[in-house]
Amino acid sequence: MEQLKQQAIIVGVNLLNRPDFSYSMEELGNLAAACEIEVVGELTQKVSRINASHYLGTGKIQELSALIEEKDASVVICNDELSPSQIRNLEAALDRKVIDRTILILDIFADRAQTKEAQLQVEVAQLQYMLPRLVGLRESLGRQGGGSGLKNRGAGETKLELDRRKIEERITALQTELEKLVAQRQTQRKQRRKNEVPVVCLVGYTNAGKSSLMNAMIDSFNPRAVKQVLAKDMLFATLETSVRSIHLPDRKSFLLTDTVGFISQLPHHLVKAFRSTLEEVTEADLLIHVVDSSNPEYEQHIAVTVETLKELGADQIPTIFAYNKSDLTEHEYPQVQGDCVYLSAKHQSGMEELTRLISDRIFLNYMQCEIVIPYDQGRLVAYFNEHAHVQTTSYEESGTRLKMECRVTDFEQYRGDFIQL
Ligand SMILES: Nc1nc2c(ncn2[C@@H]2O[C@H](COP(=O)(O)OP(=O)(O)OP(=O)(O)O)[C@@H](O)[C@H]2O)c(=O)[nH]1
Ligand SMILES: [Mg+2]
Repeated sequence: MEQLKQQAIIVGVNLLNRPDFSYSMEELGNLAAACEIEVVGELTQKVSRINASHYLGTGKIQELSALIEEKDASVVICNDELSPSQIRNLEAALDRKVIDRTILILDIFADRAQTKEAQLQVEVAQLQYMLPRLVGLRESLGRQGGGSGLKNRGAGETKLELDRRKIEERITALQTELEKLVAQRQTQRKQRRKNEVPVVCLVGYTNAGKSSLMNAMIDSFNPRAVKQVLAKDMLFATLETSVRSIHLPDRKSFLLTDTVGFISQLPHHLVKAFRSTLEEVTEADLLIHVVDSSNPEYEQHIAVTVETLKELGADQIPTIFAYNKSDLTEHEYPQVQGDCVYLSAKHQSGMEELTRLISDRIFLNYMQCEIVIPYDQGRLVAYFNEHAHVQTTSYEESGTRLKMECRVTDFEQYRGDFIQL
């Protein structure tokens, strides 16, 4: 068992003065911490082009070598996704293990994945990340063996070909298994659709407070009935979607979905692997884009989230912005400004304002009415009890009297069968 924490130097290349560069380095440190790696030093370089062979320029590599010696670091972590040859060349130059941002994120996801589906998705993403890097390895082995041309395949090369095929087979097997799980969940989702319960999805940057907001909503409206979700001050606390039914005082209800958070430079393979989980997002009736408004980089986080939603094909869905953690800012809260609501999940403040915004968006085609349904139309009473929000029921000579809020379409369809008051 490894007792000592690994010690790492984090390294970043600031390409064309990226405005979010220093924050992205801080985030890299947080990602390392989430992997139980201790950051003992940092090195950055401003460039107009990333060094294609070594990621860093020659001078910087010497500087890094000295820093590694001084801090006695065992790992170097780079802030971008490196190419197979960049990793190989850097490792050779530094004589240390070199990893990149993508590997860190994949490791965290692998560590945190709880459900079978999440575990399969992460493994697919990891294998897909590895595949091209195997090819890189083969090239270097080929050179060592001195083999050239197709006829002279070195032993190493053949073995790697085999490994490669094994990995490809494993990916296919995992994907088949995944498809089955996804099909199951789709059936569940279709069932919900049939019940016509609107679906509201919490999305946003990692650590923005999505899970906390979900819990605050549960606490405000259904304190006893529903289980809370995990909320924690760490990156990627949530890796699976969880769905809870929220029942409002006016007897309307909707489904609230908590999802995995986004991050800048989210590895492409991971987005692809998690696409099925995130399908919940693309099928939502409304998104609540949760923003950590106390983070100085929150505008950048909004941009990253919007970009990721676009990649998922969810950018056309109506969206409300929840400026969370307002308790840490100067902004007055709770307060509604257009499509934005300033609130604090931690202090459970702003839940009613948020709910009002949500209701305005998802219960659009409803109307308030009072009707009497003749006793020979008893099935209609049952129908409205299931599909409308019945407020009071009383029994009169001419039939069952309902005061309710129902869909305009339902009202129109059955208006010949009841008496409108
Ligand atoms: N001060 C303050 N802290 C908050 C508020 N909402 C959430 N937090 C804290 O922010 C941290 C992250 O909260 P989570 O709810 O786990 O965030 P998340 O968006 O679900 O994060 P991931 O699942 O990792 O994407 C936790 O430490 C929360 O206690 C708030 O309104 N005010
Ligand atoms: Mg969460």
